[in-house]
Amino acid sequence: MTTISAPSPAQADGTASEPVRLFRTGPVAVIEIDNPPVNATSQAVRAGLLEAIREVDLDPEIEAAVIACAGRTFVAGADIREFGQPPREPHLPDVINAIEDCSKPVVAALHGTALGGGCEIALACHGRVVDAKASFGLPEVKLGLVPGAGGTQRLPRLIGTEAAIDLVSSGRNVKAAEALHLGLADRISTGDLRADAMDLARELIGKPLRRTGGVPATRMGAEAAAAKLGEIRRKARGAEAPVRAAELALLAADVPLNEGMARERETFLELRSSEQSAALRHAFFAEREVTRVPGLDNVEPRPVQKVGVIGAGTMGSGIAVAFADAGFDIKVVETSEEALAAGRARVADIYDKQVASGRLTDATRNERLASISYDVGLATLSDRDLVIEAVFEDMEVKRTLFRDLDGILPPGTVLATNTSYLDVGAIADATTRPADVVGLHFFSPANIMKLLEIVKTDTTAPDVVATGLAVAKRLRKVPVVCRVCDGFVGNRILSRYRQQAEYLIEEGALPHEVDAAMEAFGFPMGPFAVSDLAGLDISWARRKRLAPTRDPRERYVDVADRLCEAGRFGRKTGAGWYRYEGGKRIPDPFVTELVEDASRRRGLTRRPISADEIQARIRAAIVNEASKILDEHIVERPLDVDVVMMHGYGYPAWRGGPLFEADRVGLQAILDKVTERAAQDGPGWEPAAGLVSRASSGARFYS
Ligand code: T1G
Repeated sequence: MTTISAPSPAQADGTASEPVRLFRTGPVAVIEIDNPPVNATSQAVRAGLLEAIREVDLDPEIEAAVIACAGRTFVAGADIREFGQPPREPHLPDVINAIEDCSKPVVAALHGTALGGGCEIALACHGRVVDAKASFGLPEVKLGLVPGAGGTQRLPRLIGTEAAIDLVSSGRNVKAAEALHLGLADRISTGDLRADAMDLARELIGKPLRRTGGVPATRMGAEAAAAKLGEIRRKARGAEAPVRAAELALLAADVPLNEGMARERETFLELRSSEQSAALRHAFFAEREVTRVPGLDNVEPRPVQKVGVIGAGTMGSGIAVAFADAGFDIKVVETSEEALAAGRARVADIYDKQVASGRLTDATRNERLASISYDVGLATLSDRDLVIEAVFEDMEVKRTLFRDLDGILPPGTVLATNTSYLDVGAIADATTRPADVVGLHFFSPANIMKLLEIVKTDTTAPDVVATGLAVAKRLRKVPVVCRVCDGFVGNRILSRYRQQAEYLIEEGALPHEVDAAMEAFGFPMGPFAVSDLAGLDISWARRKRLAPTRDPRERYVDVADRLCEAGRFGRKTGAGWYRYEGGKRIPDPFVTELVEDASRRRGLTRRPISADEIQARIRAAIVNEASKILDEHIVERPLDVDVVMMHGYGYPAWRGGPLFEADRVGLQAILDKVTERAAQDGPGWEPAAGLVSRASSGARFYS
């Protein structure tokens, strides 16, 4: 830690190597943390901070201090990269206790995202001034952890136990206005954050200090607490940390701070070495690593500001909203005024709902709506940098459209298709510029779902793929670059998942039993309930399209076809695999009859099937297909598959994704299950070469 008597640019720069600097600027000193990119509390930061606080405490010239950060954000937490190593002194709880125990007022000046350890530092300060755009959060549960430096003990004392439980168990961020309302922040700075924080520090000089740790926490009634824990456990779907965090926050009312912090630390260290936390930390870094695509490091993307969206149906309108939310200039095109009006209404409906739920202000809605224009006819798209189609999922319709666009759009425009299954290469071949064609596969609802599959053909130009990645970054999407195959990464694996689920019901399980097993596994919804939500008619159309080329030797279950023939397309028709009454899904004897009939026609004697068998067979189907995707170089890295499955298909993040988890479950056990099934399920189910070689050599997907 470096001490600077009066800040001067030359002097400050001279000491940039040290992540903590103490500026003596009169009675109120400034402790500045500067550890890019997010001021994580690495060992050096912790040591520097502790030394600075000791200096403030001891120096008679200093009467108060402000803790502030350089760069884009206040401390965004402990250094996650250090979690795999043995903890080194000073430990963050000790540093934070030193801040709270300081004999002089310490005020936090918060900008950006004060998260985890950063929020805990702020909680221990004697005052908190926050930038109007800043946010707070204790997202440790998203890493399979609990706050480990006093968050679960100080937060209930500052904002009340119930509000604290909500924040530590959800890990959600709190914006400045809500922070002020909760009592998490004392003031919102409207101008010079540091000056405002120094003002508060000056005001606190000589006054009795409000030490958060000394404030008693409110106690929740036993019944209310039990109900709250039950609700958190249900929502966690197998993730352990949220419940543990809530239990610790409840404890704050029963024990003194140091005892509560000791219990918190125990839990933190226990969870830090847990499988779930290892998986969630893997998911955290995989989500960032997936954006770094080998071979594209120095490829400049094409500039994109003006975007055209063709087709204003559910997907098209969601895509338009996603681009509008990211500040692009959008033009939505349809074939008729009626269709256009329907699209405009869908877009308005999305924003109205956000305003109604308080997630968006009227002003922002109007701004977003103003950035979207509407027109009939493709000719109006001639000034666009990127054009993406979301029209009917039919090859000839899409090839004709791209042929027309080819004649209209200027050179350099990127032509994208939102197809979820079709061969992007065949669509590109309808143009004279296949290098400018790429798949941008959004997931419904397109303005919410984070995943974006960027599908490149053999001819897609590298700068077009780079443009897809740059656009994804602006859309705050998680992009995964893949090559063309039927269903790309996610839908290809999903169809194997569904097929295995159908085999299981033909052999003895019922749809609601399979769904219950996969929801217990951690998926938000089981495969049959998801099919009903998406609509059975879409995949029926695809099955009918593929029927002529399907291998007759492959095992095929026709129950879904029977449901569609009966007009049962899922929720939208009130019935599918389930019957829907009052929004509730109800197992339906009609379906049970269809399933039992399918068993009879295949000559199968139905047998009870355990949740373990259901989970093991579906996991094996997913991992085997994922291995084939790697073997065929549809993607190059296991993390590409894991990120697709976690961000697009609800694979539980606390398992780290199918391939991360497969390494832990053991590849031989999975291969044995695949081999056992291949004998019964026929062509298409043979073990992937990559799975066989890894299992036999003891190798793993992640080395
Ligand atoms: N530790 C180490 N590296 C981090 C980091 C962290 N806490 N946060 C971000 N990075 C890296 C990230 O990997 C990326 O690196 C770069 O910073 C930019 O991040 C004791 C135990 C802050 C909202 O969970 O949510 O405190 O890829 O691309 O979109 O109780 O990063 O460029 O090499 O995400 O602007 C709790 C995690 C830790 C916050 C910024 N804190 N970070 O988002 O940029 S546990 C968190 C985020 C803890 C205490 C406990 C986001 C962000 P690279 P980015 P961004």
